[in-house]
Amino acid sequence: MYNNIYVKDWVEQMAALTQPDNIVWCDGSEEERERLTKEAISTGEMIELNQEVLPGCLYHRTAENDVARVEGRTFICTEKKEDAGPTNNWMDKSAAYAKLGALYAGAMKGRTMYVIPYIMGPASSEFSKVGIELTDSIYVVLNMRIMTRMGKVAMDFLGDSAHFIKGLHAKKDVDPENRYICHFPEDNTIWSINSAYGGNVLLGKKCFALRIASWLGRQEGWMAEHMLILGVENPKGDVQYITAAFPSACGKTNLAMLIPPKKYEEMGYKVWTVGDDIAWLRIGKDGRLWAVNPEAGFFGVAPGTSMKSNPNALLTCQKDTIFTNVCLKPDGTVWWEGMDKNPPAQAIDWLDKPWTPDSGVKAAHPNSRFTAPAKHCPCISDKFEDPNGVPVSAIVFGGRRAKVAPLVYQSFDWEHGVFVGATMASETTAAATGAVGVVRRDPMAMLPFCGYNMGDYFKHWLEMGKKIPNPPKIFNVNWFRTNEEGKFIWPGFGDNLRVLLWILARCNGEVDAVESPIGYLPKAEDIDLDGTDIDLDTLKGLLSIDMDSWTEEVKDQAAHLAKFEKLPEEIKAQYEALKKRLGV
Ligand code: GTP
Ligand code: SPV
Ligand code: MN
Repeated sequence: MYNNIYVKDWVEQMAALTQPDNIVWCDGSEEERERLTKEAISTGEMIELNQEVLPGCLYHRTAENDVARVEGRTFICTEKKEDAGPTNNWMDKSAAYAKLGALYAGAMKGRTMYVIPYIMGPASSEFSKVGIELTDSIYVVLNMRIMTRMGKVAMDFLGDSAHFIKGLHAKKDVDPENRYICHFPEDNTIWSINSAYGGNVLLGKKCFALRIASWLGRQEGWMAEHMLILGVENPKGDVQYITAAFPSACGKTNLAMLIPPKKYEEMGYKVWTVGDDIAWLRIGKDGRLWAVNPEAGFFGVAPGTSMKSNPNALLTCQKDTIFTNVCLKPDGTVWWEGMDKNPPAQAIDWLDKPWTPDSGVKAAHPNSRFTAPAKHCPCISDKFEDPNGVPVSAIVFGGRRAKVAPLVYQSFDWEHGVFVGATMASETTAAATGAVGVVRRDPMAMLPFCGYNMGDYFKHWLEMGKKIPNPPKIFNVNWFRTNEEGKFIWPGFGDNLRVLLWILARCNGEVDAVESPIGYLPKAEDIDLDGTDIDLDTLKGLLSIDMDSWTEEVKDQAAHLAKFEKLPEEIKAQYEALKKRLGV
């Protein structure tokens, strides 16, 4: 169908290996969407939702053992182990090809192979990159259609070039014991087998746009980060942009789409969403750092999304959306925990079992998600398709910390900011398999996504800082401090704008700060609490630094940093300086 000989050759080779009955080249047309949707509905792979209430929406359940990313089975496969570094699982490149090659042999017999050409980034941008995913799952095709610019547009963009990321996915038996998500950054190749869930199989997302792209970015002088991108418009109509790196299920989608508190809305403040998960960052001709969202849709966490917490997300997924592992109501609509206070009296849960509010189990899986087109988002930025992206004023790191981390602080400079990112910690969530709520160090929210040696990654951050004439200021936030009863103290969500406004005021040199051992803290009076139900003393508590916890914190940081054989000297020096400032 397409004439690129490099693509043709590679598809032929992969078909010879996996032996599909048919090969379908996806063009991204509406006719194709209708045809594949019909087929998936007829086989039961997808369920059509109530088309009056949720037009164009589909429902899907994955296997019970296949509901999140599998970090333990995700590998960086290079010639040298050192190139994967201490934080990644590594497999020898040839050994990985042999092992997975055996699993792929004949894996698509009796099935159809879909060839999905896609672009990460706007079709108009010289920075965008093409991937091709081969898959035997219609669910994957329909998701990639939403998450990327897919089909003919991508083949046109590629032209006769040999530069594309080669992704192979086979659902096989969804066998967790033989599930592998392997990355071959030296060969621009991704091989995924025995899963059919999200980040494991939508290969444009974490596999390409973060793991492979972070490797490419290091070579080519740019950065691929697990960051949202948002614009804050002030009453004068000026927009400033912020990127923020929080670990999975720690609030990126929510922050990216926030609705200002009433008072601020009335004053004329607005928040515009450019991206909710991934940012590709480059130095612009003007000497600033510029951010592009390589994705075209949102693969957002469903539970907790409500008209109160994130109306923009809920409004985005009212049409043309795929819901995965949520609860199915008898009227053909969906529900999840935290959507509203009206759980359905009867429904079918994510495991396809009858459910009532008394069932004693969750109706939706905690990592259930919606796949929705970004263009349906009421607050999508008019820069969403801009080939150059947006200039970044501030980079924000953050995570879930019940204690220790204050609501917000600013790093002293870029190098200190890199240290703050490198030592970031957060409680684990349901976005990956494994225990939930355990504090772990997750540098720059990239622990599961950095495609190379994280020591080199820190170095790349430091080097980028030296190359950006006018770098963004770096901050750290924590919306998740809890009180004695375990309740969140900070109201969060829309009220997070109050913190963003302090951050921007700092970037613009409009507000003073208090110098502390860990960085610049706001004066409590400088974060507006009018319209919240928390008082100044509570805020002071949220901004306080507990010496005992920080003494423990630096000990734990030392153990974390000791893992990196390639730890840059600058990070070591930053650590020593922090200890000295704390007097420990
Ligand atoms: P990934 O898509 O996994 O990368 O996650 P994400 O970072 O986009 O997380 P998301 O915004 O979907 O938030 C995940 C969970 O955190 C949801 O259940 C939210 O309700 C909750 N959350 C988000 N923002 C806040 C906040 O400001 N305060 C509190 N308490 N919870 C929040
Ligand atoms: C995350 O886990 O950070 C996600 C969802 O954004 S997934 O695409 O599954 O990686
Ligand atoms: Mn994510």
